Amino acid sequence: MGTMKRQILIHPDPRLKKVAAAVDDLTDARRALAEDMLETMYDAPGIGLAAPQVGVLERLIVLDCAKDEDQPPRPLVMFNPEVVSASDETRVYEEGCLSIPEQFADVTRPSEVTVRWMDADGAEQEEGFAGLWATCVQHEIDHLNGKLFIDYLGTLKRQMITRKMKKLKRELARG
Ligand code: GNR
Ligand code: NI
Repeated sequence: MGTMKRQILIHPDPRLKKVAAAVDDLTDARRALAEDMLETMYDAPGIGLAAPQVGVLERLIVLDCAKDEDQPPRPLVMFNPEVVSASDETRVYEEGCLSIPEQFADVTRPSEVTVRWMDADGAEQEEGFAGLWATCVQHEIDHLNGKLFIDYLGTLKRQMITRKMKKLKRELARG
């Protein structure tokens, strides 16, 4: 059986607000889930995806921010990713989210982070990220803690986006 595209949950959904559980056992099913998530992410297209976005409340993210044609693809699979250090320097980036389609807003985050995770072979990894990689990996880890980029915005902006998403979901449900 090959990889399978998964359906991405749209905000608001209670599953997107939950803290995901740590993965303490690397199974074939979890490796297959990671492959499905990469396919789903590339198909969207997106530069990252967190397991809660496909309805799985486990600490697993995938990302590939080497999106330009001049860079080779670099799919990363991270189980239990943790930010172990972050720069004092911040940067503002206009973020989007596959669970909040077509909505974008500026978010300020540390410009560089060091992340520790377990890869798909069960090996511990640690690496520093900057630029779009740093923004994306923080956005994905936030998903594991039930946090969306709109949670960084003011109440009014957030409510406006949430209202639009409720309307979109109604329309999608009606066909
Ligand atoms: O595809 C995505 N693009 C993006 C752009 C700016 C900041 C963060 C992101 S992540 C997003 C995919 C997604 O929703 N991952 O959770
Ligand atoms: Ni997202």
